[in-house]
Amino acid sequence: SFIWAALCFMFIACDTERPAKLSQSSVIPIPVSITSAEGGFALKSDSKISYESGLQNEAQALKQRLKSLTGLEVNIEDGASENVIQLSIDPNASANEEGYLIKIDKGKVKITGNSEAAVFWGIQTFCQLVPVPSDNVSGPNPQFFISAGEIEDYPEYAYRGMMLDVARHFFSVNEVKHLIDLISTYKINHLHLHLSDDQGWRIEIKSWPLLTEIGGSTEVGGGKGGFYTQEDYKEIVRYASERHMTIVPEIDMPGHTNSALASYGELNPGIKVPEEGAVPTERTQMGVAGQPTPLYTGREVGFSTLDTNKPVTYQFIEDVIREISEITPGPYFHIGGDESHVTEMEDYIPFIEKAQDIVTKYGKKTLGWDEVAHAKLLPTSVAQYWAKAENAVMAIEQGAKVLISPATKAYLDMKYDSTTHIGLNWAAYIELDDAYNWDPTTLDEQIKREHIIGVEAPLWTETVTNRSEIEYLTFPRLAAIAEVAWSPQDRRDWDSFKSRLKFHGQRWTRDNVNFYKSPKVDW
Ligand code: TNX
Repeated sequence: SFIWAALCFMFIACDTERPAKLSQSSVIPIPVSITSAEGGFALKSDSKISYESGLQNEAQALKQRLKSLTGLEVNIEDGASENVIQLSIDPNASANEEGYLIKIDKGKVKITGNSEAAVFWGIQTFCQLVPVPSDNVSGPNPQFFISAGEIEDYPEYAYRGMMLDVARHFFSVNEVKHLIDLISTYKINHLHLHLSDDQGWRIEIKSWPLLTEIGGSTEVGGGKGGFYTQEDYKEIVRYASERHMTIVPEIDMPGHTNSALASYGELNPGIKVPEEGAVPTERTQMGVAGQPTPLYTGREVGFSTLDTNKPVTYQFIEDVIREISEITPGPYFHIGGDESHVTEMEDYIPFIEKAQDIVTKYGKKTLGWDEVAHAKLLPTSVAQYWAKAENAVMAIEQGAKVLISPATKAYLDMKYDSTTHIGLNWAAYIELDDAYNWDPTTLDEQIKREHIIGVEAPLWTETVTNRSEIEYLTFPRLAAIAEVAWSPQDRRDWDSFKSRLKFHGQRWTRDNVNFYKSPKVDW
């Protein structure tokens, strides 16, 4: 029996030493296909990176990421053919513009993509194959072993997004960059910035300077707020584009506009005098027509509106849309349009149509929350389904497309459970498995695959004040949403996801990311 015990022990010991097959790796989102082969590639200090022209940015990104993951200085060397990671573009790599192939064998790793973005996504996958440093890889000549095989991969949806509300609480350029870094490793390629709301106006508009001077001066809870200069915004756009991420700017209108009304009284239609006996509500905030409103630092929604019947309002939104469009290379401008509870429907509809025309005039496509489908939408417009499937269906019936962000599945500001110390719960508690176990094409019979441009996870920030709180609500749920958006439905599996997630938990721990240790995962 002693011999048996010894044999068993040796077997277990050997087994843990043997690196996992490539097909057992922990990549999130799970790739379309992985095949394993014998042997593997040893990444070490004299490994090289080589790249084809056009991929310098990607080669640099890979070098930096490997340095931070492993401590190794892997040099970029043209024409290296052994012990090398080769980056190249080949239009035949995949039928999908963002598709890539990775081939790993003893002397070489080849990452080939259809485009620069595709190679960048291939690099994100490759970096998830590099083992988390542990005792057996430190020492003077550390090696990181990557099992051999092939990965073929491409996204299900072209739009994979996250939204950050910088209006309820303001976040600095560096905080936004940090978030971009974290989410781009999950192949998120759109960051929607909610740049204005009742509590704050967060982007410089040169022709309306009081928007930031007054409207940007506070936030929920009465803190000092802040705003991005146009130079700051351009820097965010540049940083994101290096990571193949498109910035989608949102100016919410005609509701959610108290910060604009507090800055420029001429935009304020005032409030109808409450009916006799009516309980006064937050809406009395709107005060007198033509006069600026007080700044607002509470958490109510739905009490403000632009004056949709005045020409100056249209001059205002045209200036705002023009100035932001000029510094936005991406195709979309988001006009909000949600919860305009104090705008009459007969005013709301023509307002949205005019805003859509102005967005078109400045060369962008209109995105709006699902309520915008009450207006006549252009076929190029996109309705963001957050609350009502019937609105999404109205958009589809007009020939527009939809972006999928159901509040009950994809809202990162919902608490995980009743004990979560930050977040809201008006839509649902969203545990990790709730964020994972759904499919955009089965939410409603009439919303079909061909109507959907993609999936976005919004983070509203009424209760979120700093980087660590952003991280806590975002991770691990964003990894789940990223897999919903990238991976084919038939490759997705909750048990597989939660076991792959352990590796990511180790990475987040190492990188000081304050993620939620969901009890659904055996971390
Ligand atoms: C609803 S979702 C809103 C936001 C709030 C959010 C809080 C949407 C389009 N509007 O104004 O921040 O709920 O979860």
